[in-house]
Amino acid sequence: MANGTESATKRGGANGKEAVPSTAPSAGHNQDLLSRAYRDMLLIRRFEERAGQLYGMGLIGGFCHLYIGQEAVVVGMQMTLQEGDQVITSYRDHGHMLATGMEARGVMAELTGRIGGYSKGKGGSMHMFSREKGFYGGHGIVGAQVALGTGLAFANWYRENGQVSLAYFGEGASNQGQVYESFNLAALLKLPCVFVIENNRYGMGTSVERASASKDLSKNGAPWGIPGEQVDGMDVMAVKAAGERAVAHCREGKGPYLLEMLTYRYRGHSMSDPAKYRTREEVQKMREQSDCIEHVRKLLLESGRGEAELKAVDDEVKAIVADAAEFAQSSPEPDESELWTDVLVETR
Ligand SMILES: Cc1ncc(C[n+]2csc(CCOP(=O)(O)OP(=O)(O)O)c2C)c(N)n1
Ligand SMILES: [Mg+2]
Repeated sequence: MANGTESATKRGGANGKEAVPSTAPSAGHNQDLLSRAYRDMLLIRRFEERAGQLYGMGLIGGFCHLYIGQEAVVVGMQMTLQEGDQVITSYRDHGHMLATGMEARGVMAELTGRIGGYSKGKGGSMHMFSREKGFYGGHGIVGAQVALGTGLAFANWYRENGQVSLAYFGEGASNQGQVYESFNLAALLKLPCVFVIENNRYGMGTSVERASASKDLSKNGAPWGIPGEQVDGMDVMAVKAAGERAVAHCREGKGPYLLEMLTYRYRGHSMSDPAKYRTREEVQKMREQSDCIEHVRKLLLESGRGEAELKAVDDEVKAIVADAAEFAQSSPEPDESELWTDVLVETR
């Protein structure tokens, strides 16, 4: 893991812009929350590293988009949710699933196409769901989940159940037409939807500077009166603080809210990525100066948590991931008869 993380109060956003000073200095935050954030972010990172290895060994087929670098976004946002709230995202989705509490075993086994996977091995990396945990996928069509997430919010509004939905999408997706259609409906009906743009600076090999006329994406909802904030997405407590404002706004019936998380992905877009669109130095700099896990680790050590305590967390996470990888290789492939199940739902 990289060293040399600056303290939270000095950190700018991942895009070199200053993020909104949305939180008090992180050192003052509840230590148990920080510990939990550390554990949850580390689980995602180690899981993704292992998934990358299994892919390299030929055990995972199809697409696989890793979330390494962006862990603070989902972990911070998940801390703001209540039972029954919903989450929906794109194909870069393993971190979101683990953050909602879905089992590492079931996610990894889905990646290897085994019966023990969340979609019985038939969905793969981009197509897993858990109604129990409020996770609605996993979507490969860029931007599609934004309209679907707005639909989830519509259902909450219609049922008056007090629940909130989070729709995550990339900065690349943020200029899709259906995103703006969703903004309009959500603002018109005051739907309880938090739109979370994960601005990791690139959509495949295209930088946001080259693709977006709008430079401050948190203002993209302004024509519809949707309040927005830019957030340091590498600081889990800044994410949590902004997320709390957004979710409270929704729960109070004031309508949607937009958060632009300034974050960064360390790995390639997918598993094959020529990486010609950015320099190694750029990636290295982010790892060394803004890593979300190293940042929290440093805060915990400064607050008196010993190395031994953090090592115990590392060991716990390592064991969960090792067990998931073992399960993902020993769980059988689905039987041919599974071709005919879960394909069509008869509603009559
Ligand atoms: C409608 C549609 N157009 C194009 C693609 C191909 N595509 C897959 S991912 C991607 C980039 C999206 O980037 P961004 O929204 O920033 O998300 P990130 O990959 O950075 O998480 C593109 C263009 C697609 N899957 N769907
Ligand atoms: Mg992107």
